[in-house]
Amino acid sequence: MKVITSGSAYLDIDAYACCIAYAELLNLQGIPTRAVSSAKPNASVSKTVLGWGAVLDDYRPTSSDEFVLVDVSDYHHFDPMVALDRVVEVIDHHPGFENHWAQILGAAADIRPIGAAATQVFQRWKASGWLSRISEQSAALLATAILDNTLNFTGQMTTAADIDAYAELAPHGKLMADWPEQYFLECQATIESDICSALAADLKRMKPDSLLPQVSAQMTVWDADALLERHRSTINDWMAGQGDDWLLNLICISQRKSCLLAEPVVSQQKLSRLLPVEWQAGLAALKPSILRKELLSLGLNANSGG
Ligand SMILES: [Mn+2]
Repeated sequence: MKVITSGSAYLDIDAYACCIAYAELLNLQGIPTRAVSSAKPNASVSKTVLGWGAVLDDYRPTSSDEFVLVDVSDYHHFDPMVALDRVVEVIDHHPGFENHWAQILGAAADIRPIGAAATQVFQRWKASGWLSRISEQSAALLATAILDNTLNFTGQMTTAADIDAYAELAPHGKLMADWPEQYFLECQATIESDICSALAADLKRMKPDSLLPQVSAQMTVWDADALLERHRSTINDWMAGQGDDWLLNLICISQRKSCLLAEPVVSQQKLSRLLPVEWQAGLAALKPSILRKELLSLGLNANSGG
């Protein structure tokens, strides 16, 4: 039996979709395969997505099973059920372990920079000639994984292959034109149902000599303005509780912008030295959106440039 699985911490929709859709393809091709995980799906596998009814298999790997890893290639983070000496294939889009797996697996390691691992699995379906037989659920899962991992095609890793894959998968999955908005609004509603947990889940503290605010949080949502209207004072209070120099980078997918929220004047001044931003009552908009890791490298470059 082949066992398709992913990472140990949690399954995002990319990992979840890849496990299920790749297992379906191999089974169609007559290769007995199970999609299995010890990890739970995270919030990116929304209620609507779970309602499609595609599920992982209830299967316990045996000592003769072979493993296929999707959306992960760092073996420190593999699902604990994986026996490393029986890994036969790796499909991933995270950097760092390309050479390791190329040496062990040769062409069976497919690790490259692309928006979503789901696009790589789509390409397997396409190349096999079986795409017309893909189930509605698997097509919808792969398509939604591409939306999520590329931030609706606004993320830096997005490629033409991701855009093409979505265009071909969406009709197979019976996804309507407004599905991206529906999906991201549903994820946003989950964030807004417990805004402080969402802030805490992605909070970073900088070194004392950083050119960036000491504490920074980041969240990605469909409609940042609506979220701020509803939750701005809660966010202000919670962030102020983390320190007196802070930033929230709120990435707005629908308007392809970042809303930078920084109430302390010292935080605004730090950011103004790095970016062309205009502050209005603690808020500044930046187009296109910026990721915190890009902000970090701005800070580092300013530092090293003296
Ligand atoms: Mn991914």
